[in-house]
Amino acid sequence: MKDTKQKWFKEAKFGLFIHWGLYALLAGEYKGVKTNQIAEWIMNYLDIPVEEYEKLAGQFDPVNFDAEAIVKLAKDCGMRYIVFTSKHHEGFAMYHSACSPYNVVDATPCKRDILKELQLACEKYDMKLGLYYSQAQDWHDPDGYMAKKDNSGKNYRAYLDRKCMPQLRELLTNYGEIALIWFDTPMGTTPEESMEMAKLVKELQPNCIVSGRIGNGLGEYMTTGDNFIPRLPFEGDWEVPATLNDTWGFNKDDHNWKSAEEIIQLLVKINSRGGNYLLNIGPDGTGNVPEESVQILKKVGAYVRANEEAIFATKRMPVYPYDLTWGDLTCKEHHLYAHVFRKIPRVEILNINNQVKRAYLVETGEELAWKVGKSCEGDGYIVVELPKEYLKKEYFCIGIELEEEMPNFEPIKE
Ligand code: FHN
Repeated sequence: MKDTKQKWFKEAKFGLFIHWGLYALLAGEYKGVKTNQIAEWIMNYLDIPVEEYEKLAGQFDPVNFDAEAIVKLAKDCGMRYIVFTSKHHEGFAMYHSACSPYNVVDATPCKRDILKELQLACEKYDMKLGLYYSQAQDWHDPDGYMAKKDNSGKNYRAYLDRKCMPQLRELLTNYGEIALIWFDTPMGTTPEESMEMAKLVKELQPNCIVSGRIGNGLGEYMTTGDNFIPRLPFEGDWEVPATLNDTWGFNKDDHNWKSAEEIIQLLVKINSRGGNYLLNIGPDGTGNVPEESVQILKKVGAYVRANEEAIFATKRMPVYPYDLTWGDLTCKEHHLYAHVFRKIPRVEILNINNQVKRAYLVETGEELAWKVGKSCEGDGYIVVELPKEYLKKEYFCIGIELEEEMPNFEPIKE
């Protein structure tokens, strides 16, 4: 079972992923050809030569990038951590790197250390900052791996020594407290090499969490597949990285946005099963966050903040499966929370034998009528009657205080 041993991660439940790099300038299209894949992979899928692609750096001048506004957006959305792409597969460092001039300060007209701006904004708003770092794929370095291409002539060790390890050292030395390093696509990284990276992280910042995709089973928490939610509660620490539309990096033609309602339901489903939801935004080439993303996050944030007690520091449901047609359940010490997404007259929960102390609307504390009983099969149930006017609400959350803990309930430990 994966264990970060860090209370903040276990309690966080909701975080913001930011995919931003030179690919944002292309926005899914190169020389009139549109990619039908995730936009940050455009260099790979459209076979853009390194000498051509790297010219994008000369156009990178993100006048609309506002680190504080992004961190505030995350904060207002109730998110507890941010993970930023310090270097994605394209190989371009979004911070001032001394070991590669292919970075946002030395290779661009803007000369802005984007990561430093984010670090300062996170410190100001008391937000945990984690860094995505593509450890194995580097499409700019001649010895970095490139998925879907021939890697046979590469000297991966030379790339590790020349770029990956020194850059990790820089990131963990020059940007304050880093909450986690979000490794990705280990490809041919050996167990020894993964261990070497993990050791370096811990040597420089012992509290920095090593994410699931460092490879070779070494991460301190499990990262699911992209947008993949386990069907049942999953033990230990884990996280679902997920998109708001169908791309991570900005694509001007991708308008397949999930609604705020869908995102709220996904968040609660993931929390109910014990995971954190790491939800992505992809700023455009000017640094602007797509308006659709902002609007969705604001609406999601209204629910999350009004129902904080039913989301943060909750634990995976100990009793499953539930065949709930109206919503999902989360829980914490002596509490069960019913997140209701359908128009129903009452909330009925079976198989909970615990005695109820009270039931209430979480966002206002309004007391609600309830009763408990036993089904003919002998299982305990709870019924909470909902006032008629609740039928007008889009969604809401009912808190149920219990006399005793649910069977098999395990509280969060350090
Ligand atoms: O290849 C990347 C992709 O571009 C994106 O960064 C996602 C986020 O989880 N990770 C990889 C694919 O799983």
